[in-house]
Formats: sequence, structure tokens, C-alpha cells
Amino acid sequence: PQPVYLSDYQPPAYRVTHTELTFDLDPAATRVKARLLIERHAKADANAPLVLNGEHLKLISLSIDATPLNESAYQVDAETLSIANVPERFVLESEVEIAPQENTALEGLYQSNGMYCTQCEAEGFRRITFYPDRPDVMATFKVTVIGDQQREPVLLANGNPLERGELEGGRHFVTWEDPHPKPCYLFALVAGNLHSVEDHFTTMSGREVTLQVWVEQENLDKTEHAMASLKRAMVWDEQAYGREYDLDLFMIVAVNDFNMGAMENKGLNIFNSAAVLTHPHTATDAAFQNVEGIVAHEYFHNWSGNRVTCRDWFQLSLKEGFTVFRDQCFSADTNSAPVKRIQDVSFFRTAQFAEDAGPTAHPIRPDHFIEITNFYTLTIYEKGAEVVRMLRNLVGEENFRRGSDLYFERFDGQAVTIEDFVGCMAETSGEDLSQFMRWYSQAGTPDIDAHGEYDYVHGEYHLTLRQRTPATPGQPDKLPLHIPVRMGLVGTKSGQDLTLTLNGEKIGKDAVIHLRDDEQTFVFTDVAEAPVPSLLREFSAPVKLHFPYSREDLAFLLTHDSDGFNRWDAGQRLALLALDDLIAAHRNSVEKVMDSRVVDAFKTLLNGPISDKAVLAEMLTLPSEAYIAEQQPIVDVDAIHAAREFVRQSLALALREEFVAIYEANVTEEPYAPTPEQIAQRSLKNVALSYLMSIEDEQGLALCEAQFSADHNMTDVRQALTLLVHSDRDDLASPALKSFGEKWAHDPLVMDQWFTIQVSRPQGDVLERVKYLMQHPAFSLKNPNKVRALIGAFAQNRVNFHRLDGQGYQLLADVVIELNRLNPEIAARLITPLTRWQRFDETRQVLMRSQLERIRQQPLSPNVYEVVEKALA
Ligand code: DPP
Ligand code: ZN
Repeated sequence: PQPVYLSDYQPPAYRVTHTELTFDLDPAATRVKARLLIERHAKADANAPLVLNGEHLKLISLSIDATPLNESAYQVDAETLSIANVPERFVLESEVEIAPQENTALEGLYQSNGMYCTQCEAEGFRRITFYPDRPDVMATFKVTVIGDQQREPVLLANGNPLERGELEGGRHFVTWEDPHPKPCYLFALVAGNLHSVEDHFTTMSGREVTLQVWVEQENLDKTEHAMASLKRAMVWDEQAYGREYDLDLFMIVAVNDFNMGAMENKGLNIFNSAAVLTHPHTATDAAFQNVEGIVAHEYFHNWSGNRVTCRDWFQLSLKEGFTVFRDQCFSADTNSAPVKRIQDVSFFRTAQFAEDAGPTAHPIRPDHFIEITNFYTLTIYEKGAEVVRMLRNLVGEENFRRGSDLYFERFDGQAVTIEDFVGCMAETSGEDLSQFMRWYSQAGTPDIDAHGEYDYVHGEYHLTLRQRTPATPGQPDKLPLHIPVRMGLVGTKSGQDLTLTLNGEKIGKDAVIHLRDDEQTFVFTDVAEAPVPSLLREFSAPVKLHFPYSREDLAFLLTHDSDGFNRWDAGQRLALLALDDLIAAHRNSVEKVMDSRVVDAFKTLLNGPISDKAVLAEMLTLPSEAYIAEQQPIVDVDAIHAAREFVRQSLALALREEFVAIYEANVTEEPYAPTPEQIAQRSLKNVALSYLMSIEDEQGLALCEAQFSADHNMTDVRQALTLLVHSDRDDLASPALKSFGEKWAHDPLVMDQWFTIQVSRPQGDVLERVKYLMQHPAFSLKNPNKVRALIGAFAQNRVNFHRLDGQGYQLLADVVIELNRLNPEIAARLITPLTRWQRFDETRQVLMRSQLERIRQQPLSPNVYEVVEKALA
């Protein structure tokens, strides 16, 4: 397979102004008729052939302006249909046949649980009909769906319904019209035996919108939260961005088999059921919050993605980075803002940093790719969002809003580039953002080495920042970036933020300094007392900040920093220093000794006044093994696990009374609600329980069992079950697992959790368990959620996946090889843990590479090929 390059971009020679489609549904032989109004682009060569994309299509007929084309007039290969001589303006009609029931790739039109649905982003539409499948071709659509009245009573497509009626042979049809020009990746169709919950929304200009969430009958009681989230998102986008909904109908459909989380098809969002269905008994707090965020994300795409879309797929972050940023702000406004930031950054620094440091590292705007589905990554999405956040902070909130207004207004109905977006921000703010643009083209995470010195004599603080971005594949040399560093100086005597004076100018107690060169020294004057610097507040840039903090400094910041995020981060840094010592002790077989400063810090937290329970729960949570691993030059999974367990147990032993008190103070009999208050309470209580269970004493076990049996809500039940299964008390875990599995055998989303809990157990022969569960009737390799819940979760199980006999790697490779045939997109994603082989010891490196080599021996999809080649390069 050959890569495509951004630098080769050419505007389309022909555009489609209007698209009419008729689907005659059949599992094995769906007929798709297309009637396309096509025009040659004014600047295009008059002899330019018409080239349409099309894959896995059986061509039945083809005509231009109602004249059938004979076979010599066109050429078809596995990927395209070309017609050499076409008029300047014409109607192209085609009919093709496709087989939705055989489509296991879940791209294009496929079947899930008997219902028909589509996924066209990025390049799935070419599996539906011959078409210029590229986002810069935007057309209005009229779509007729014909199905069986019994099997498919509900027939949905984008836009507003226009007409419906009965046909012969028990068939019926519905015609839909979408007046907004859109690229074909936003096309959607759903047909099946579905039921809906309906609600209404009045937009700020008074437009009445009908809202529907479509699900299978048994899930009707799981839609309330998604609907409420949608309404909140609609209000928020009006207030925060002045964006209003633009059709009479907005639909969300839940489907079980879905590669991604959800899809923002115009007026007809299709969701992975895991990203929409919730019920207190089946979904955890985290799932409720995830649903809220994803519903909002897809809704926000209506403007950032649909009304204004991407010129080409290299610009993917234009819509995704911006939309993730928008959904992050929404969730922060709706829930606990500091906790949202802590959770996002914590995930980002673990997973995106790893991606940016590995063989698949790529810029937010890649310059080439083989398979675009491999680029729906943490870099495009999450780092893209961090860059938009930096932009907002650089130009200020007001200019940012004026910039986004300008962007939406100027480019409405167009397919544009990242320059167009950043250009609007530069225009409204007057800022020079040219250096800032490097964030979009340079891969890798910048390291910032910071160094500070207090000059008592002159009352000055000298802060030196040095930036360096490591080489990434294809980018050996990096240029300095424009990095906004939000900071304060916390006086060690007063415990307060000191007023900052830089270059003779007072800039406040909390300010942003701009690092643009490789190295810069900032001299703060009138610094009356020795400070501890608080740097990169709220994680103001996606960088690794190194500052030689002492443990005393960190303990001080933990209690005194005015920035909640950095208070949390100080705790994480303090724990990491202690963990470093313990990892070394484990490796050298020396007795482990707990750092009393960490215990004291936790004690202070537990006994202090509690202002925000959700933040406290985060502060009491140790860095994950994956994040600890990120900090190590060579990852020693066993030492990391042992060290972290030692800290957990030491804290539990030293602070047992406190944890019990916290637990008891936060038990509630209130009916479940996913409110920030209740969620905070539960997370605090469940953190306490996990400490108590780390020592498995009688009291902890009793609380855990009682919490499981009380069966109050899934958050509590899942935590209790996880802790039991991950303990050494198989006598308690086995019956709990069994009863849970039996109780929920009918609910696929709960069974996914049941799989994950078992295969993420750190000890025991989990590999055997994985193999056994792969035979379970609730498991299927064809369902991406199952694959993620069982195989994906196992590959995150650090100790067990990385076992020294290599069998964990082998199992993953076996699954990748099989999925490569069924669903290349999911197969390619699943390889990720193996691509990180450079991070491990020699023995594991050899084992991981040998599995990558084994995969490479197979006939591969372009998706898997691209990832494996990079991993072994
Ligand atoms: N465009 C989708 C999303 O991120 C991905 N399928 O919302
Ligand atoms: Zn998105």
C-alpha cells in the first residue's frame, strides 16, 4: 500500500451539487441507486476524467443524462470507477449491489443485531456507492430507504422526513431530505425494529426541535441521561459559542457493533451503545460522565465539523481537536472543573505522551498516511484539544470567542484547513501565531528543563526554561515551539502567591510567560521572600516539565498552591519520587522503606477540611502503573507493581482509621443520581475502600462484601467486585463473579465490564482466564466492544500481559491476525501495546518484536500493515 501526502492535495475536478440515493434493503443483496448532479470545477481541465471511489461494490448499471454507458466508456478497478469523457454538467445515475450482512469491517452499510446501520467516516461511503469520497465535495442529499415493514418498521436517514408510504410485498419506504450541503462521510442510514424516546428543545431563536433517542426495546429505560445531556449541550453551545441547531429533528441511535465511540452524522448521530446507554444498575459514574461528554461532543460537531468541515483528512484535528476542547469545557462547566482537568491531563500524560514517544508518533496534522483510520488518535484528538486550549489562553477568552464566531461565519458550508481556523484567531486578536503553527507540524512531546534561583540580596528570582523536543520518526530535528507557561511564585514564609514583576512590569500573582527560544531566563524582581515556583498551572501546555523540586517543596505546594491542578500534581510528583526509591529497592532486592513524607502528606489531606470531595479523591489516588512506567527509562512491570502495592499498603496500614472514617462518612442511602455531589462522594468512599482492601483485613473485606451485596448502583457494585476479584480471597470473589455473571447475562454492556474486571487482575494466571472467556457465549470477536473489554483490557494488564514466557504477546498477536481479516480498523488499534516494545527490557523486546514479525508474515490489510511497519522500522 502507498501513502498519500498532504503536499499532493488537489481540489476536486468535479463537484456533486445534489445527491439522491435509494436503498432497497436486503441483508445479502441491497440495491443502491444513486442519482448525482455533477459539475466540472471552473478551474479544472475540460478533459479531466471523472474519478469516483468505490470498493466492494457490484456495478449493475451506469448512465449519464439518462443514456446508459457501454463498457468501453468507463473503467472499474478494486478502488475506483473512471469515466473519460463527461460533459461540463450532467446527471450520473448508477446502481450497485452490496451485502451488509457480510460486512464485518463495520464501515459502510452493515448489520448489527439484525438492524442496518452505517459508518462512513472517514472513507466508508465508498463501500455504499460510487462517489467522490472526500470531505471537500459537499452536496445536499435526498435519500429513500425501502425496507420490510415487519423487520424494519423504522427507516431513518439524515435531515427531515419528507414522505413515507407502503409498497408491495410487505415493503415500505421513507424519503428524507437534508438541505445542508455535506460531505458523504456525514451520510447515515438506520433501519430496524427500533423504539424511541422523544423530547423537545426550543432554540435561542425560537426554532422547535424534536429530539429522539432510538434504541432496541429492552433499552428504553437507559436513555434518560443521554437525552438530558443532549439538552444541556444544546443550551451550552448557544451560550458559549452562539451556535444554534439547524434542523427540525435531531436523532441519536444506539447500535451494539461500532468501531468508534460515536459518529456525528448530520441530524442522525449513531452511537456505540456503550457511549449512550446508562442506568444506575448497569453503568458506573464514569460511564455516565462519558456518555454526557460524547453526546455533547457529537452534538458540537454540528458546527465544528459539519457546517464547517475539513478540506482533507490531514486536517482531521481541525474538527476533532476543537470539538474535544469544546466537550472538555462543557463537562468542566457541568461537573467539577478541577477534577475534569485532572482526569483529562492524567490520561493525556499517560497515553498521549506514550504515543508521542513511540514509533507511531505523528504531528497533529500528519503529512502522510496509508490508512486514515489509523489516525483517529490521542494526538489528533487530545493533543489537538490541548493546542486549541493554548490558543484560547494566548489570545484570551474574548478574542477566542470572536475568532470562533468569525470562523463559523466566514467558512459556513465550506471545507477548510487548520490555517483558516488559526487565521481567524490571529485576525481577531492581532497576535502573531506563526511560531505557534509549529505545534501542528511537529510531533513529539517537548521536554522543558526548568531551573530557578532566588537572589536574597536583590530580591530577585531567576527562572530559566530550556525546551527540547526529541526526535520522532521522520523528524530528526525540531524547532523551538511557542509555549505558554502559566505560573506563580508561592512565598515560603507567607504561603501565598507573590505578586510577579517581570521587566519592571507587575503582571499579577498568576501569569503566563512565553517561552519561544531554546532557552530563556525570566528575572522576577521585588520578590520579598524565597519562593517555590508553581509552574505549568492547569497544565498550560502539553509538555513534560522537569524542575528539581525537593520533597519538602512538593509537600509545601501540595498544601499551599493556589492552583488546584498543581496541588494535585505536587502530590503526584511526591508519590513518584517515593515510588522511584521503592522501584530501585525492589530491583536491588533491598528492603522497602516507606517515605514518611508521603504518609504525612496523606494524613494532612485526610484530616484537613474537605472543600471538594472529588478533588480529594483524585489527590488520594496514586499515579497509575502506566504513568509510573512512563517516567522510567526501562519499564520494569514487576518492580513498578510491587512498589505501588507497597505504597498502597503502607498508607492503608498507617491511615486505616482515617480511611474507615472517610468511608463511613460517605455512605448514602439516597437514590442514585449522577450529580457531581453524589459522584464525588462515591469516588471518595471507593478510594478509601480500595486502600482498606489493599491490606485485606476483616473490616475492609466486610465493607466490600456489604457494598457488593447492597447492590445500590453499578459504581459501588463494580468497585466492590473489582476489589474482591483483585484480592487473594478467591473464596469471596468466585461466588460474587458467578452471581454477577448470571444476573447480567442478558446485558452485553454489563458483561463487558464482567470481562474487564476478570482480565485486569494483577495476580494469578490471567492468560488462562482470557482464553477461557474467549469461549464464553457473551464473547464475540466480531463485536469491537467485546474485543476491547476482554483482549484490550488484558493488554493493559501490566504484569500479566508482559509475562516473561511471551504468551501474553502471542495471544494478542493471534487475535490481531484473526481480526485483520474481519475488522482491520480494530485489529490495527489492538496492536498498540506491542508497538511500545522499545520501552521494555531486552528479553521482552525480543518477545514483542517476534510477535510483530509474525504478524508481518501474514497477508495484511493496509491498516495493520501501516502500524506493524512503523513498529518494526
Ligand atoms: N468523528 C467521530 C468523533 O470523533 C469519530 N467517529 O466524534
Ligand atoms: Zn469527534
